[in-house]
Amino acid sequence: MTANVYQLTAKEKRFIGWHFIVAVAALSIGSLFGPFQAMEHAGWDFYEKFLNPIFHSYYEGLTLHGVLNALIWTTFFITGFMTFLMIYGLKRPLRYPKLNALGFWMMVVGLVIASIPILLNEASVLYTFYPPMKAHWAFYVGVTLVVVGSWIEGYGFYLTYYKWRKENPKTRTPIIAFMALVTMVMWQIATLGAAAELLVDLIPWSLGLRQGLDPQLDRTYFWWTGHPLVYFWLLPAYISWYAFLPRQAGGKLFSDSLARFSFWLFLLLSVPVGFHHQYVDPGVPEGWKMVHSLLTYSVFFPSMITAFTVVASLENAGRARGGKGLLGWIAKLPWNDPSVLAQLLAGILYFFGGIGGLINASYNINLVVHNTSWVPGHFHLTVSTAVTLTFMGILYWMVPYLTGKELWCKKCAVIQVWLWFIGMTIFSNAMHVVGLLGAPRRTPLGQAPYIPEEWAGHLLRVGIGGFILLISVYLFIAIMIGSLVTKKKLSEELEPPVADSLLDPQTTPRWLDHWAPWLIGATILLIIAYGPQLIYQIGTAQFTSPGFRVW
Ligand code: HAS
Ligand code: CU
Repeated sequence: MTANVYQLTAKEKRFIGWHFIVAVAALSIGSLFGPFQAMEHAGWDFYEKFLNPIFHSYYEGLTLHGVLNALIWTTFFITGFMTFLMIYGLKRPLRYPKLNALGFWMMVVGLVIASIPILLNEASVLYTFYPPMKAHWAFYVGVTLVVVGSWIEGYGFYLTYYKWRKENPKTRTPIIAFMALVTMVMWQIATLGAAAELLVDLIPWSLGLRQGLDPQLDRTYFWWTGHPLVYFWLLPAYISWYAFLPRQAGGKLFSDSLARFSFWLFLLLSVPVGFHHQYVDPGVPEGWKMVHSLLTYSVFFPSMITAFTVVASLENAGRARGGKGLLGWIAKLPWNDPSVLAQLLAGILYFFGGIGGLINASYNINLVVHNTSWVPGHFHLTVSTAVTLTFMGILYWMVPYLTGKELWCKKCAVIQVWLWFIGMTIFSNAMHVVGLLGAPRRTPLGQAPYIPEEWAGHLLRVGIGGFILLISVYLFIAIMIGSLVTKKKLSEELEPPVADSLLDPQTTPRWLDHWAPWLIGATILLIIAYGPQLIYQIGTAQFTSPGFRVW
């Protein structure tokens, strides 16, 4: 790796940096609401006092939290990170940088257009925007522009890759570019569902061009996108765990082949599982729920491969650092490096998030946890820890790399990561438990007059966890700002920590570098999993539901 390093130009670095600036700005606003909601659950009415005078309702806050954190922080971070992975991986500039710039600016314009109605309380429909709740049209148009902008950035990546492939017909695609490409292709297949929902139904409906909608059909379109959306968030974190973390920890990637194989499985299996979010939907026949449930168990498999391969790579690193015995290598990992620490702790909490996912996926157990606070408990371990904490960890080396300046207050970064881990452990465990006791999700529990006694202690823990997370997230933002404005220059330019693999990637089997079979497989699976149901649901749809404003 070291021999053939590509130096990104200042312009390229700035372009990537702008993605991160928008991402962190979104996180800084979106993160105001989550902890305040958590504290609201504990009965501390700061939400009412501080936020509601400015923002209009709990649901406006919940929408801002979900949209800015789950959709915007992630999408901007990911497209910025992918831009880096493509350029640095293929060791060449983007083929059409203006095309990528167009995609980026379209996402920014979309973000602004969607934010206005949310801030005016005209789109308090949460990040899932389920009809028949009806938002202002600008919200749907803005979301559409963000998605289309990300597609355009993707086209820029494909064209760059195409050129590289022509010039390097026999070389295995460098792993970081390969993984970015698979993630982007998966995303483009995944977002076809939301595209149909937004373009055919929601936008014309919100503009008054269509009278009514069929909510069942739109839920099906939504979850076509909604489940793989979570893997669009997750896979960039996996890229870091596979391709950067081993080197950061002082070792090598255990298996290039397994890493690639797991990504192909995600391309195959991420999309045809959406009905596991619709087990209680009356309009989806049980047999199809079972098909999606079985496929959900299959998509568990590439994450198990990842757990094995990443831990094996970490063991390789720990032993290279002198670790002995069965577990002695763990202590030898560089726990004081905030970037490594963030990823290790993200991985540890993700074990529990993953196990919870298995529980969600079981049709009969899902009936116990669905729509309870168990579900936000689950996704704060996954998207808000496995993904978000890893992204924070990536920024801890990436920002100094992009700016040429030192990370401001490395010690603060270590504290920030531990606070996240501790706050999230308390918060998420309490949310899981109180969910099992029946507490509903998406509900300002602090205002309910009927809280059962046995919930109280857990709701208190929800509040305490939320408070710790509030400190952690703003400490992170302070570190980001501090690192931008600091005057302390690095003595030498940083080299991105891309890991070598134990075996030369050229020995990775050729079939793991061929697109056609996997794309064909993904299409066939998708047609089987969604084709008959969509034909049936569109055929029997009743486009009669008016829009509701329930906030
Ligand atoms: Fe999920 C609901 C099933 C993973 C996000 N999920 C949600 C929602 C979100 C979400 C946001 O089947 C709520 C949506 C809404 O608003 O209604 N989920 C799963 C399954 C998995 C899973 C089977 N979810 C995720 C990920 C997410 C995410 C990832 C975000 C990024 N989920 C469900 C289901 C529902 C659901 C149902 C619907 C619930 C309902 O009723 O509404 C699996 O993909 C999980 C596989 C994971 C593993 C863990 C592998 C462990 C690894 C760690 C390696 C360790 C390291 C550290 C690196 C098998 C890879 C080592 C450290 C050392 C010190 C050595
Ligand atoms: Cu899902």
